[in-house]
Amino acid sequence: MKQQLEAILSNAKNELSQTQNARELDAVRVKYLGKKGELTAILKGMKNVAPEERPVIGQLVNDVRAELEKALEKQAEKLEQSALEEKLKSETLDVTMPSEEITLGHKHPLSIVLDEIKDIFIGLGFQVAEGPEVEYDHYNFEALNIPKDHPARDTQDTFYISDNVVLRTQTSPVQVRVMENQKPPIRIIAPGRVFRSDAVDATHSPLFHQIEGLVVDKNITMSDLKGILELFAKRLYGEDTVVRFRPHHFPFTEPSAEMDIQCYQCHGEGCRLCKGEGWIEILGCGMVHPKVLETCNIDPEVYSGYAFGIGLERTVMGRFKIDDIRLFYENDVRFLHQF
Ligand code: 2NL
Repeated sequence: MKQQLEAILSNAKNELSQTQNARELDAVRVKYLGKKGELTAILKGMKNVAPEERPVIGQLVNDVRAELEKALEKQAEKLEQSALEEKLKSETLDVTMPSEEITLGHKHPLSIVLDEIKDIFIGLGFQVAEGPEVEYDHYNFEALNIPKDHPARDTQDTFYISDNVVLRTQTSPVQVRVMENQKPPIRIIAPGRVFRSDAVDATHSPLFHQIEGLVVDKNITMSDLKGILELFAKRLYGEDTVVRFRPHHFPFTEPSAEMDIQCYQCHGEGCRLCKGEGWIEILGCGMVHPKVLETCNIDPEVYSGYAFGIGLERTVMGRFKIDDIRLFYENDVRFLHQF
């Protein structure tokens, strides 16, 4: 009987050690300890054991049973542990795996060139000023020496919010506000949206962008204007860029001029880009009109200044050979992806 029990224990242990999972483990438990199990059968057969031997055999059966239960428990723990290890292994993240491609947005062509222009002027000591897009008539027109009967004030060109409030038609009102609030020296650029009541076509939009500049100090002359603007043109269009100034008229500057660059495509020969002119108009400029300085409480006998205005859309269209201004505002990714 003792040998039989030892054989059962050793067989059970052997089978246990080969179990791979909870199901196999349970099968071993049933095989030995279940209702019809081998050990259970021996307990049931106790009635055939001589009464004097029963305590010894009973004790032995209980010991074997206890040892088997302990072994089962140990193997269950072992299986649980290795199952957990397996799970962790299969769930580890491989941080060296290439990641999914992230598609990043990028700058709008207007922003690309605006940022270049800003950087050039910031590098020359200018500060960037901003102001409201909805402006008083006073700041948009009156302070800029644009008289009541000037064509620029016509309702055809200007969006009126009320009698004395408009959508700014240029960014000059930003500069007027700076002159009112700040004593010279002043060295600013004012980039931003401007609005004109134009019919939409390939070259006109009711909303477009301007970068204006203003310098006010003692002894500022037309030479300062020409020097800075030629330097600007060379930085933006390349060091070999040739510029020329043509006389012009603006109500807010005197004298006034427009600056052209020699066509960067045909070098003055005449082509489609410069419309056969050999020159491309880049900006308007001039010496700030004494009346404008006076209105802003700056004494024109002590201070002088120059100002300029650059149309952003036109600049970008020339640079990237874009032939329709509407493309800037439609947000068609097939267009935007090209820059
Ligand atoms: C153009 C012309 C220009 C200005 C803008 C300006 C501003 C103040 C005083 C005087 Cl506060 N002038 N701005 C001066 C000359 C020309 O812009 O054709 N822009 C696209």
